[in-house]
Amino acid sequence: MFMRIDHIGIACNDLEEKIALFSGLFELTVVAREVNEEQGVKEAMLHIADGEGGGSYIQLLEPLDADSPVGKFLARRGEGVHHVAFGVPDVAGAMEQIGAKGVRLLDKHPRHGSMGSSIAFLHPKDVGGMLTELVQAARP
Ligand code: CMX
Ligand code: CO
Repeated sequence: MFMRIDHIGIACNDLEEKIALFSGLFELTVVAREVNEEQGVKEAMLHIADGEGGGSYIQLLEPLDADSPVGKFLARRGEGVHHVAFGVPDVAGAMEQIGAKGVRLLDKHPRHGSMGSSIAFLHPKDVGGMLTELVQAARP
C-alpha cells in the first residue's frame, strides 16, 4: 500500500527560522512554499530525494492561527514532529482499505495537499500515536 515516505511534517513557531535551520544543517533546498487555508498552515517543502510515484521531503509547518491543528499541537507539545506522510498510488482506495480496518479517517474525501497532491489523515490514536497522512502525488 505504501510506496515511500513522502514527508515528515514538523510543527514550527517561525517558518523562516526553521527553513534556515534545516536547509543549513542538511543542505536541503526549498522546492515549494504554500499557504493552505483549509489545513490552517503556511508551509515549505524541502526536497530530499525522488522516488517511485513522487519525492521525499521535510515539510515545515507554521500555523495560520492558534485554533488550527498545528496551532493546537504547538500549544500542547511545542515544536517537533507533527505527522508522517506516506506515498500511496490511490489515496481514495487507500482510505477505503484502511477505513475498513476500523481506523478513523479524519477526512471524508481527499483534500488538497502540497504541490498539487491529494491527501487524507488517519487518527493518531488508531495508528500507535502517530498522526498519519496519505499522499497521492500530483501526476508529473
Ligand atoms: N500526533 C500524535 N497525537 C496527536 C497529534 C499529533 N500530531 N495531535 C493530537 N494528538 C493527540 C492528542 O495528544 C490527544 O491525545 P490525548 O487524548 O491522549 O491527550 C488526541 O490526539 C486527541 O486530541 P484532540 O484534543 O482531539 O486534538 P485536536 O483537536 O488537536 O485534533 C487531530 C487532533 C489529529 C484530530 C487534528 O489535529 C487533525 O484533524 N489533524 C489532521 C489535519 C492536520 O493535521 N493538518 C495540518 C497539516 C497539513 C499538511 O500536512 O498538509
Ligand atoms: Co503533511
